[in-house]
Amino acid sequence: RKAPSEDSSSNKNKEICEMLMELADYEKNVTRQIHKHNAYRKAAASIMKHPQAITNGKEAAALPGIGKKISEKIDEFLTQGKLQKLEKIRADDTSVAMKQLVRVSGIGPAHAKKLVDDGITSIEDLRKHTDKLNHHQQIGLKYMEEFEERIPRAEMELLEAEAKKIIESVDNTVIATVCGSYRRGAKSSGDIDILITHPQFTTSDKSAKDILTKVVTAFDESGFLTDKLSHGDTKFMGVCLLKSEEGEPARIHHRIDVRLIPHDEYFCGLLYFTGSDEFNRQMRATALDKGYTLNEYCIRKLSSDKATPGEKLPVTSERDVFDYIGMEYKEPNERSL
Ligand code: DCP
Ligand code: MG
Ligand code: MN
Repeated sequence: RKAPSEDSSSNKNKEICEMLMELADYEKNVTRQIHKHNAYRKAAASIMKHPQAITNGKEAAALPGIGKKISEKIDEFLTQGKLQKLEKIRADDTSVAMKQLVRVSGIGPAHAKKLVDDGITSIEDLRKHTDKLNHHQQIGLKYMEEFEERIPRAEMELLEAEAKKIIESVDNTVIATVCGSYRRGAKSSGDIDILITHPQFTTSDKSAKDILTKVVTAFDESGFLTDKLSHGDTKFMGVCLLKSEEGEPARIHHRIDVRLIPHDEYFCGLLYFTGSDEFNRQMRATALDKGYTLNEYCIRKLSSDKATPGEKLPVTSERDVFDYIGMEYKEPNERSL
């Protein structure tokens, strides 16, 4: 069973959702108002789940996650057939240029703005000025169209098998899990998120700390990896490609992230990197409500005034975290909020 937000096929309010997502993108890429971005996204997800066509703002306002301002925009859109705010955004040269430039992996709104101020206003311009880009951004530009393709689940399964085969050949005590939207059962994913851990890599014993480098080297030597974007102690970002069989069309390049997580923090990491980001936000809020603080590393009990976190609590499964905060366990495929 697919989550509504990852299956828009039955959406009766497609135009409203598209309008809200265009506003969401604008707030992320141009104004950098991440709270507004999240509010629009949440509203779009809520409307996507609604089984009937919405006919006015009042009906929208009755749905969860839709406040006064957004319901007014929906009303304007339904009565006027367009939204003044969006018309303005679409006519604004800087917004249009920034929207193009942030398509490149590694270019965020701040850098995009700088480029626009330097007179670079399109992808075409950017290709003539690659000297203004760092290594990550150059690779991002090179594979821009390929990274924008969603990865079908069938391809994700092949990528998972290939990655796990290589990891196993490096060290069969490594535990590896493909997280992100794939673990939530999504029909397609934006990238590959792999978490790895090792019994000898914990918060107190780091003897296996070179395991990330060993895995990356093996990915590289097998030809699975085509480019590196960044490589830190616990986080690797790169580009991978599956070989295509004889007579098959060539496959495309995908973004791959590998994270090394201490063994004793694995399940909090697994929970966090399985997402969705909105599910994580809601779960952290519930935790806080119940007097706990939760992040990608651990869960701690808070003092009664909620000011001071206590010791890290023992966690040996994702379920333990749900239990601490009295939340009903959700399978990964129920976390696509
Ligand atoms: N994550 C988060 N908050 C963020 C970014 C990420 O909680 N701001 C967590 C939840 C995500 C996971 O990390 O599910 C992986 O991040 P991705 O950006 O790869 O998101 P998804 O895998 O969920 O989606 P996609 O299919 O687009 O890759
Ligand atoms: Mg992902
Ligand atoms: Mn990712």
